Amino acid sequence: MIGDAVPAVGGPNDLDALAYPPEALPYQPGRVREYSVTALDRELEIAPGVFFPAWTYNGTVPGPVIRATEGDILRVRFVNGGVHPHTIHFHGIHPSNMDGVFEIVGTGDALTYEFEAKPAGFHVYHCHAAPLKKHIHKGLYGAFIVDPEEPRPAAREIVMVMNGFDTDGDGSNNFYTVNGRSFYYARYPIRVRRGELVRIYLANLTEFDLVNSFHLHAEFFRYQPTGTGDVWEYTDTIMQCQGQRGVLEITFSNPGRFMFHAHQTEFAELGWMGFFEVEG
Ligand SMILES: [Cu+2]
Repeated sequence: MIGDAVPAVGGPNDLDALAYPPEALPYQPGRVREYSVTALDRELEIAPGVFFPAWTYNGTVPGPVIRATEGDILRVRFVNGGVHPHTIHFHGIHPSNMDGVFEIVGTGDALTYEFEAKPAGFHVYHCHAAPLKKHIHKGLYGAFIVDPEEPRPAAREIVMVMNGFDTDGDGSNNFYTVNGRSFYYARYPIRVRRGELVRIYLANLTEFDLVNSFHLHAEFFRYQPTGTGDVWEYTDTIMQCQGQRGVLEITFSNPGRFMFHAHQTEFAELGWMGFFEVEG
């Protein structure tokens, strides 16, 4: 498992827009944060020569990172450019008619979701049209960061959405990834510096398997479930059920190459494995 020798699709910057979130903005209640999200059916190459007929938000699986600060008004214009009915269901607190469950958006239709972004934390969004298992597994999900009024300390920030792909339609996953491509971060290790604060927004949107996990080699991290509250766990392994998420903070003690992967070894060997390259 030497990074450059591990097969992965694409170039070293292909996933930057998914992995490196837009910057946090300072607290300013009432500010409007606008996003455009379009459901698109796309054939995505998730491993060399392996194509998955995905249903996407904005053409990628996971969809775009949506970020707001607590107290912002989040306005998301959703257009359904796919051939099936879809919605966007955000986790968090909002009115029932903004919940993306009852107002199904048909092909060619549009709906604008608008609500105050709260509570602060790390959330997810996903389609909530039936059958739910299929709409999520096909790829309609993404990361939703709500920054706290009191900003988090400056850090190198990375979003990781754990998922799986059932490429033969038998109801179980054949490939596992973070941010949509198997072994991507093994081929293109994530470069960080020794001593800098690294913050990972980690979410689990894997269908079929109830639990996914994150294990870091040779280092420990702090873990804040859901990115809320004052309770932090100090560990090198955490697990998340479907829809769970949290914030990890790592300060690497040593330079070098460090592996991270699902501690379900099957997931790791089917693509959910990568490296941090720690410089300095
Ligand atoms: Cu859907």
